[in-house]
Amino acid sequence: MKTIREKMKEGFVFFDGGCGTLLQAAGLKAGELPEMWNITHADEIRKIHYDYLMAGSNILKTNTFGANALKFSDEGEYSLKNVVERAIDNAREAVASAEAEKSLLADRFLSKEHYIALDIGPLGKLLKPLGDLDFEDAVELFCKTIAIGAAYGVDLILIETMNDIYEAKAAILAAKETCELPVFLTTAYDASGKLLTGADAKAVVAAAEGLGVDALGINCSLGPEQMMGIVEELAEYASVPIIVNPNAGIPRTENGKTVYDVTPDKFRDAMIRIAGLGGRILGGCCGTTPLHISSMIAAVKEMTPLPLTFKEHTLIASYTHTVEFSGKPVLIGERINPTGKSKFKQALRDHNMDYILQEGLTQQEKKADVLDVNVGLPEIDEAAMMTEVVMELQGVTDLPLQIDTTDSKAMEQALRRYNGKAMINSVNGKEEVMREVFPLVRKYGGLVVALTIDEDGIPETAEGRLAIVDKIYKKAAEYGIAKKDIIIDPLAMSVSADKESAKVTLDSLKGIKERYRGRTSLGVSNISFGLPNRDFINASFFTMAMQNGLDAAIMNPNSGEMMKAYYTFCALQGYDENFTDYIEYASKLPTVAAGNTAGGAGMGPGAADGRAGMENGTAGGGTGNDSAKDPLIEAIVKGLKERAAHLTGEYLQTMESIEIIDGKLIPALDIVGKGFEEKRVFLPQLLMSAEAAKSAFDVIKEAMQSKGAAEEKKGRIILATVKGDIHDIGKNIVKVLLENYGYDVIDLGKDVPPELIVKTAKEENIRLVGLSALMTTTVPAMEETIKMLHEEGVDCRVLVGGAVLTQEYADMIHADKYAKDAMESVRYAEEIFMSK
Ligand code: B12
Repeated sequence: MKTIREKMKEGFVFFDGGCGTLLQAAGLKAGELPEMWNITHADEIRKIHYDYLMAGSNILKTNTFGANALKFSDEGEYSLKNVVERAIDNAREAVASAEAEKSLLADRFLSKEHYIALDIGPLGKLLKPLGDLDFEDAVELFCKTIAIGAAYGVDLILIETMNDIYEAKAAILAAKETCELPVFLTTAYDASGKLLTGADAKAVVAAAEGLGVDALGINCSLGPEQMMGIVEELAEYASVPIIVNPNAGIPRTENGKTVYDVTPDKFRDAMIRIAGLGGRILGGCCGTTPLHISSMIAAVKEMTPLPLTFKEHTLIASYTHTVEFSGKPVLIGERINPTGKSKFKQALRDHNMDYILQEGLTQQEKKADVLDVNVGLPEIDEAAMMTEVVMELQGVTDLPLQIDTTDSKAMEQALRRYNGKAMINSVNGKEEVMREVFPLVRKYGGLVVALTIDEDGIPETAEGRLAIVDKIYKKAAEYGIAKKDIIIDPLAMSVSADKESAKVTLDSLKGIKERYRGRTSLGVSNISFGLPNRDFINASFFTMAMQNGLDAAIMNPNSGEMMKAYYTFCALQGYDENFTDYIEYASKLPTVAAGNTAGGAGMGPGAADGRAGMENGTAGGGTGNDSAKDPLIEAIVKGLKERAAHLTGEYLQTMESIEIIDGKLIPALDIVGKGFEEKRVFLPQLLMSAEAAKSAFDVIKEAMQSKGAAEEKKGRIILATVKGDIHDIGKNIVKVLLENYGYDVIDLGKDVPPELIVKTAKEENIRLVGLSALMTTTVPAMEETIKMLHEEGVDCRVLVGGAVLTQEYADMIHADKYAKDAMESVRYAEEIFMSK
């Protein structure tokens, strides 16, 4: 029998369809783990597999979606091992019975080759920094399940329904580190074409192909119609076969039951179009049945799939988006680097993370596309520091990063933890370095910068440098690294030491383009070493290099001269549609008087010292709001904890606590919230901003408490954020203010079930309960709590607050009082307790 790798190269391959929905129909109860049925209801599972085989499926997904060590233990009848092995047995037995009947059945429906895919779903916990699961723990959990399945003889590993590319990375690494089996990945996109944590399809392709998946695609969440655009995008960028396993439409609830609207006929018609767009491995997900699958297969197997083609796009990715190296040059910000920067060195020694993060954010504001990260100092642990800086930077910016180190341990650790497909700086023509770096590129993916230097040094001629390029490409190919994932840096050397040096570099750039159609990058500023006003030389050389085919520059985006060269080149070269970028940039600069070309005329902002002042306060992800110009608001928006706390301390010298809360903290979070709603800010950034707001608030809290609360308590109040809601910043502010006014607050925390609130109110004889809810979806839990308090006859008033609430809402859910802010909660408490 052909392997699945061979089979998918030949033509269409068909997955089975939905399983969970069929199990529910067969009696699976809510809350029951479907994987238990591998043992308790093996017949039902075998029947589902069998029906899909009869429908013509080639690949069966084992019933192991949630089979992981978080849900199943090592011991007993329902151990992880037993559940996984029985799942594989069930699939195998179904294949055996179907094949036994092969001769009796019309060949039209029954496929001749069958494969068993070990189905791996998400772990059900978010990874750090969004959740509390460590990346390496996730890898280990996936390894456990995969090791059992691989040892028991599955044909491939299917990682599916992933909505976080980072978790997908953990699963792919686990598969690669456990076995040699083919790895398929499908992710679940929302209607806007993004994963929950923000990645678009192109970013998923970049990261997953970098990690070496054999096929990738999309499943669940959407019906086939809604998947078309995403399939087109996958087909444009992916070189591996594309998997499409849609739901039978978007689920809706009818009389308490989940229903799917896409009939087998409609499903077939849509899948014909999906096959035409480039889908090659086709099946179904929730709500699809053997009828959907058989009807699709009957039609699609008559078609010819689009040919598999190698895609030449050179891509890197962050956890949200890609940067492509083609046409418009890519700017790689060089400021996160201690070389020649005493302040940065000190920041590294002092572990001053805010300083380092701020360097990243400033470069993003100045329009860097990628950030170079170099933290090499002899006196620090580079591997630990590199990993930490990479992780923290990815918390505040969504720009892709370039991991810049000569320490292979630091390189490996950072690549392992990086979320996306990184740029790697660097490899060169030395055998030993290639032997060290290429295996890492092969394993983790990445676009590697290759310097034209080898054991004999840097050749003095362009021809000599091209010979090294040749050697590097050939060696990389031996490791299975494509030319598109290598970006050549032909090295700029100081022109003041050798007047030929600029010319040799420019000729090399040209040669790399003409001879190899290769990608190129340069550390531009080395050219001016030893000369005064270096930016002038740098900028002119930059323009010449772009003219000779430079795809990317490692440069200082704070340099006015360099940015002028860049915007001007892009505008003149036709990379700047309607001159939009040029106009935005140039209109902020002082006008150059006609004929005045001498001296400092036309200098960009701060060009003299190479650093421009802060422009507008667009935050990581571009929140674009003027009020972000306030330093505290800006610090919160950008997620800088230490800076936010420090600035709050300063503001407290001249402002009242409540003014800072209302005038800075809340507006800052509103900016981030709006960005989040408009999908310009993603969850990790939201989280960092929340942390920064909390650290600012901690300073306020301390100041308020030190002013001293009243001696005698005026009354006792319960506060809680309702069930299902984890937002507690607002509630905590209310708490501190009430305490400050002399009330004794019993804080039940967040995500609090109504039962606990009722029980505490009863036991503690409480007269005022304050409830907080920040989401429309949790207002019903607030209503439920109020109802329960009333039903249980608790004699108390209920005060409600939170951003989504309004007076109308509060009336609707029978609250006694709606407070729009924390101060109002104090006024109401005074009303209740002072009128004894
Ligand atoms: C910070 C934040 C987070 C942080 C929360 C950290 C924490 N420990 O609280 C994190 C990152 C964890 C988070 C997670 C999520 N969030 Co959120 N988050 C926000 C954000 C940006 C700010 C909220 C905030 O703290 N504001 C500042 C405080 C001080 O204001 P406040 O709570 O309104 O409180 C004031 C008054 O309302 C009042 N008040 C509040 N409570 C009470 C209670 C009483 C008794 C009284 C008297 C007064 C009172 O007094 C306070 C002071 O004046 C908002 C957007 C926004 N601008 O509101 C989104 C927002 C609330 N989040 C949202 C969403 C969707 C989520 C997630 C579902 C995202 C996801 N996909 O996972 C999760 C929710 C998980 C869950 N189950 O709860 C949505 C909700 C949409 C909706 N309308 O339902 C919002 C509106 C963002 C958006 N525009 O899309 N979030």
